Formats: sequence, C-alpha cells, structure tokens
Amino acid sequence: MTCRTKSQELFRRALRLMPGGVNSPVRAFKAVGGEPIFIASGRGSRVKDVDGSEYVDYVGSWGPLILGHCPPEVMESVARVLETGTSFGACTAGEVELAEEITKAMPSIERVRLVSSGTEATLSALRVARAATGRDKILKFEGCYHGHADSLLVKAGSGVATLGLPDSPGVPRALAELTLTVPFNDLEALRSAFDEHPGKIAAVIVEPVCGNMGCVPPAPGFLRTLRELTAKQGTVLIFDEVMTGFRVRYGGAQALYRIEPDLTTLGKIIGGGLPVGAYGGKAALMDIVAPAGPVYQAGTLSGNPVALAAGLKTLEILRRPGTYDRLEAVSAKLAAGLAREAQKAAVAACVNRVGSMLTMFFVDGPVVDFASAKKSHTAAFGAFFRSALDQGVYFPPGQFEAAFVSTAHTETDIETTLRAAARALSPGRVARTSNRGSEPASARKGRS
Ligand code: KE4
Repeated sequence: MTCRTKSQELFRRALRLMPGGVNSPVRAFKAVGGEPIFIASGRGSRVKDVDGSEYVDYVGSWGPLILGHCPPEVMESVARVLETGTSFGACTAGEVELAEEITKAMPSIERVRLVSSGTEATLSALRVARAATGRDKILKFEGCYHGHADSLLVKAGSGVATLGLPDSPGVPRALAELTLTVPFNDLEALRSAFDEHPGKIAAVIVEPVCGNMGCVPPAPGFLRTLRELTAKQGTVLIFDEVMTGFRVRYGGAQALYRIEPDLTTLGKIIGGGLPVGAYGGKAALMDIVAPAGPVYQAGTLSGNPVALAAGLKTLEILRRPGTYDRLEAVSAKLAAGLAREAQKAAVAACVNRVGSMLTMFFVDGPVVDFASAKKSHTAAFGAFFRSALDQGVYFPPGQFEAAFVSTAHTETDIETTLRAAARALSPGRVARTSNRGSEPASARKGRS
C-alpha cells in the first residue's frame, strides 16, 4: 500500500478549512473512495505527490495540460511576461494576439470576449443568447456539464453526477424551470422539446463531444440535425468547447464535425494551465456585449497577461505539424489496450474515445448518453482507480469524467499504464460486473 501520510495530514487540515477539504468537488475522491492525494509537482506526463510517489497523469488538470506539465517553452514564456508585471486591468497586446488565434482557428467566431473560467464563458454566452432572442428558455442535454451557473446546474454531469447530487439546492425553481433537458443523441426528444416550446427557446448549449458524463461522441448526424433544428427555430446554438476546443482538433469539435455554431465557449487549453475562458461567435450576436452593446459582462482579471502568455505559447506549439497525429496514435493505443485488458479479464467495459479524450466505462457498451453511462458499475471503477493509483497511474477520480492524453505521454507511459490496468482488472481486485463475460469490451472511437 502506497504511503500517503503527508497527503492525509494535509487533508485533515483542509477538512477544517474548506468545504469537503477541496476547492472543487471532483478532487475529493468521493466517487472512488479513499482520500485525495495532494500533488507537489508535475513534469511532462507525470505528477508527484507530497509523499514523493510518482504517477502517470491522465487528469492533466482536467484538460488544460495537452502539452503535459511544465512544457519548457510555455514556462519560459510565462517567466518572461512575469518580469513585466502580472495584471494591469487595461488593454494588452496579448489579448489581441489570442483573439486573433482563436478567430483564425474557429472561423465561426468573428468576435470573442476573454474571461477567466469556463463557467464565466457559458453563463455569459447564455446571457447573450437570451438578450439577442428575447427568449428566456434554454435547452441542455442530461449529463452535460457547462460549469456551475444557476441555469446550467440542471441534470448536470461531472462532479454533480459523480456525487449523485439532485439538481443543486440554491438554484431558484423559477430559474431551473427555464432550463429544458433532453437526452444527448436523442433527436426525437429534441424535436419534441421544440414542438412543445415553439419560438420560445433562446439557446441550446451542448458539449459537441461529451466529456462530463464520461467521453460520449455525438451519434452520426446528431450535430448536423441539431444545427438545422436550431437554425429553423431562431434558437442560438452554443457549442461548449471548453473541453473539446483545441483538444479533439486544433479547430475544436466544430472543425472535426464541420458544424458552425452561433456561439462557442472555450477554456482550459487556451490558458495553458492558467485561468482563461472565452466566449464568441457571430459579430451580430457578440456586438450586443458591453461596451459595444447593452449586455453587461466584466472581469477584473479577464485577458490576464500571464495566463495569455501560457495560452498563446500552447496554441503555437499545437499548430506545429504532426502534433495531433501523434496525440491520436498514442491515445488510440491506450484506448485499445484498456479494452483488450478488460476483455482478457472478462470485465464488462466500454472504452469511448475522441482524439486524446477517453473514458473506460465499467459496463457493456455502447455508452451513448447519460442513461447508458449511469449503468456503469461505479464501484468497479473505484476499485480499478485505486488499484491503478497504487501502481503509479492516476486516472480522473470519477467514472463520469474524461481522461486526457498529452503530447508528453510516451509509449513507455502507455505500456506502464496497461500493465497497471491488467493488474487492476485481475480477479479479486475489480468487482466482477453482473454481466461478466458478456459482450467483450469495445474500444468505440468517435471520429477524430
Ligand atoms: P470551469 O469553470 O471549471 O473553468 O469550466 C466549466 C466547464 C464548462 N464546460 C465544460 C465542457 C467543462 O468540462 C467545464 C469544466 N470541466 C470540469 C471537468 N469535468 C472541471 C473540473 C472541476 O470541476 O474541477
């Protein structure tokens, strides 16, 4: 058993000071049992905890670290900017440069506003959609997570799903009732929602590739039909690409599936590990945002120069030829290996992957929406997670999360991971799911 006394001592102190001892629920390891590890450092594909144990890291700060930890060129960029200051609350060249890179990467974005988190990006995009249409209702998909803004904490994924929380207390009923939800990939339910509320829905917000119910790709044609339905209804289509932006492809899921949303939200990778979010889209929509228009949104640290330095350098490196091909190859090897090891161990599992984001669900596939994801044997996932952790492999601590491969992950890391997975899946370590020996594990791959 790995020694974790320093993490345990820190967690004792943390529990007296912060709700659940953490600053974001998913970090608490509640869904996988045991106590959280406290990370001391990261380098490349690995992190080290305060007790000195090292792990191959597939959390990657929940997505931002597509280049791994402490990529030298990013760290140099940040160090250089730090010598000039940290924040001015005034216009800086970096904001212009990042706005240019985002609008070049995603032509659907003609105007963009930088903020400091994905939550700020999505709540602001919703405000724009409601203002532009004069409508109050919005529609999201069950199990999708778009940050913790009141309107979006309805049948949300990620930590809300992991903790099995009902739609969060504290969200006024009157507000929650304005949020319609239908199952992801369910076009009939979507059409019915529009039929029941004709001309009333301001926006549909979607993770074009879900990451927050675990990785669930869009069914063929789903996004295309969603685009057609929203256009016909005068409903603003918001692609929440906080996770998929610059992850599944440099131009995001909208490039991968060739769909042009009206608004896009971004975060994670565009900050290279520092706090940056963004929302943007058609000029006609975005030019109602203050001070160009009356829709108010502001932020003390929006466009922070230090964060932008990390983001700009990250995007520059991602643009280098072959980057996404290498990510694809290593990620495919990991996904296929996990499916193979589950099959060899006769553990029912389904591995979904799009690009370098993937999830191994402990259930017979396919996993195509939140209902099928929730059939996963979460106790088996927890046992697998803990065993892998004790063997030096750190998967995201929740079945309803995506694991992330970075450009720093090597073939050796994948081999280490698959050896650990094989042991973690061996009899006696992972509870056998009820349907043992049924349909073999599958490595379902969305287009990438
Ligand atoms: P932040 O406010 O956490 O920067 O972004 C919210 C958000 C919005 N949209 C999508 C698609 C997201 O995945 C997220 C945040 N993702 C979670 C991971 N499942 C962040 C991790 C956490 O909550 O600690």
